[in-house]
Amino acid sequence: MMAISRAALTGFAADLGGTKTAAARIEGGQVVDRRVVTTDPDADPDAQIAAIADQLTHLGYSNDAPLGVAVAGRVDRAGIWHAVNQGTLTAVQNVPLASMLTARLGSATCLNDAAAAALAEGVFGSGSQSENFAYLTVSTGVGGGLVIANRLLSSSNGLAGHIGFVSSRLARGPCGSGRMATVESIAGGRGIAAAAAASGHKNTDARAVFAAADEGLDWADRIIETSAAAVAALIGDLTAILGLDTVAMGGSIGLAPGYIHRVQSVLREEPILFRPQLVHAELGHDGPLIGALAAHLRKDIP
Ligand code: ADP
Ligand code: BMX
Repeated sequence: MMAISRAALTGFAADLGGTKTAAARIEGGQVVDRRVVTTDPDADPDAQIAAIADQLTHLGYSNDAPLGVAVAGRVDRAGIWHAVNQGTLTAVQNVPLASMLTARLGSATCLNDAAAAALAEGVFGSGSQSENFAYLTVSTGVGGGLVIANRLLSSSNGLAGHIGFVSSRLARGPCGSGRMATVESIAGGRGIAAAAAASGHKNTDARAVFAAADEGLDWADRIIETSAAAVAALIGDLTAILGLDTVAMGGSIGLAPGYIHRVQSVLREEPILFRPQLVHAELGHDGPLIGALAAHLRKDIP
């Protein structure tokens, strides 16, 4: 897919998610320095880009060093950025991200965060031996990137791979995408926090729900179990459509201790044909960063 070696990756990258914004200096394919700040979900695009620029400056970035930027939301082929879930990044619609980055930081490549991680995992990580591979992040939302027959599936509007917006029979009610009853609305971090609030635990984020489940609290355990069941059904559905052999899971929820085992145990109820190999993303939280820089250094990938 990408004729580039990991060792050739030297430069900078940023990863703006719904909860945190990370930036990194990368040398020889390894993250050697990193900064992480909390994302302001309501910040306007100038402020979001300023937050990235500020982190990069602290890491020693100088204009025109190689730079890849991964963001939550869809980035279309003209480099325009739009939140798909408008509750996650409330001020991001029709943002000319590519030209804003170039004006402020010099030449840069921007793409969806999960697509960047799928590229990195597909070439350097858990998908490198796979024919049909999906990267799935369970984080603020539920996102994905699909590497089919060695190519990252893409579409001109940037929506391809937005697997969190598939319907779930476990979900109820509206999703910030405008769709009803999506996987993201029940399984992602915001969905988990909403379920906690609905069960009487206001102002409880997903991390706190996991901590409560660890303490043996039933209400929390049920919420996480429902998230894992919705993700397992999504994996079965995607496997039926795409013939997946491997799925890698990332994101702070996807990587949280025990979560993948919950998904695996629900998946075991599926016929074997609909059960791909399910593993943790090998590059962990570095995937979106490494993939974004790789996308920048190799312009020929989709
Ligand atoms: P982003 O969505 O910005 O990429 P993350 O991958 O960190 O960021 O996902 C954020 C979500 O993960 C939030 O809902 C947060 O509460 C949750 N989270 C963070 N750390 C943990 C943890 N250790 N265990 C479970 N959930 C976590
Ligand atoms: C949502 C969507 C995707 C994103 C995914 C994971 C928005 C703002 N986000 O499905 O574009 O890839 O979440 O993002 O529309 P994260 O914020 O959970 O890392």
